[in-house]
Amino acid sequence: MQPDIDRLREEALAAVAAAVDIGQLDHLQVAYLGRKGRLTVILRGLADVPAAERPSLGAMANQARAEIESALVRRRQELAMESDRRRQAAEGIDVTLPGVPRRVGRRHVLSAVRREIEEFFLHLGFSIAEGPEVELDHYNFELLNIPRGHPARETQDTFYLTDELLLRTHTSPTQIRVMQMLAPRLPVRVISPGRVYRRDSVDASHLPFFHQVEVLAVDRGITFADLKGTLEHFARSFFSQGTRVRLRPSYFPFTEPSAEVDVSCMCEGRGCSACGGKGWIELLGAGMVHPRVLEAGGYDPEEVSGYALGLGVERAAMLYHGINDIRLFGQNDVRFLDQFGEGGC
Ligand code: 2U9
Repeated sequence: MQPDIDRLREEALAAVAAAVDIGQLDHLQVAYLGRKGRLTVILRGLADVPAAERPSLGAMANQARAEIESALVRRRQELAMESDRRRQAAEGIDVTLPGVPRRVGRRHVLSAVRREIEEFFLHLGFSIAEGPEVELDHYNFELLNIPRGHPARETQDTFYLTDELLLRTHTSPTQIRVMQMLAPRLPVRVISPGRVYRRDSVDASHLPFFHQVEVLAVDRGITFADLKGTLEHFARSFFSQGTRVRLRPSYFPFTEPSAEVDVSCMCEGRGCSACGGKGWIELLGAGMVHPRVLEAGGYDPEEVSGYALGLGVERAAMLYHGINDIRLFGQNDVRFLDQFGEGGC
């Protein structure tokens, strides 16, 4: 029986090596190893051989089976590769050529910076509120303590659509609307991001529209210390842990007292183009919400107080990334845009 097994193995291996397609291999698999295959029949016949010969013959037959099986697998792979190569040659495909990189989009640098600001305040428990860009004069000015005759209402500064309608000059009217919806419930903790419009002539630091994030907190017992702590926490999180904050007295109609907020410059006053050697950079404006504005929102200024701050997203992005011309944000030049923002390649 041993010569039978040897012969069958040699014959099967030769047939597998000579097979030219997968169909032939399938056929050989059945013919030798299938349920009625020739090797299977031999294995079954082992029952009839003398017990003393059975173990060595059995081992031999199993060895032959294993060799034929692996020869089948190898030949299958060879044939698959050959057919790939033939197809590639026929189709003119050269798999060794470098691929064509796919351009992947990314978040615009202004959106990325806005998101970072938003996320900071979301973590502090603020909610986001958005409002209309076409606003009523009443909401944009009157309720924010900017009465008729105030210089900020000059038509040189504001895009008026009609006597009553205008393109909002800040996102504060959204916050008045939120207060009116919530009052008298407390606390109010809301940020309003969005686009605002001013009739500026275009230069490296002015566009007729830009983006703001305004922040408003109203509750019983809010003090200027809460504002200052929030500003310091924000500046350290947005820039770096060592950033210091400086408040300079200022005036806004909707806050009293009001302050312009500077952050310490990375050059530490040694002199650089960002701060002009002063060591401080103006970042945003802030203050305690004016009693009349609290009233306009439906709250009693004898009972509650609040702080507010407003910051230009373009300005923040320029300081953060060292960009020196605000016009770059709107030109959609990918050589500029590809330098910032997360995602993409
Ligand atoms: C309500 C009450 C008060 C928002 C504030 C500023 C100070 C401020 C400027 C920053 C640069 C505008 O984008 S900018 O040109 N903003 O200085 N904004 S306090 O005060 C509010 C807002 C809403 C109800």
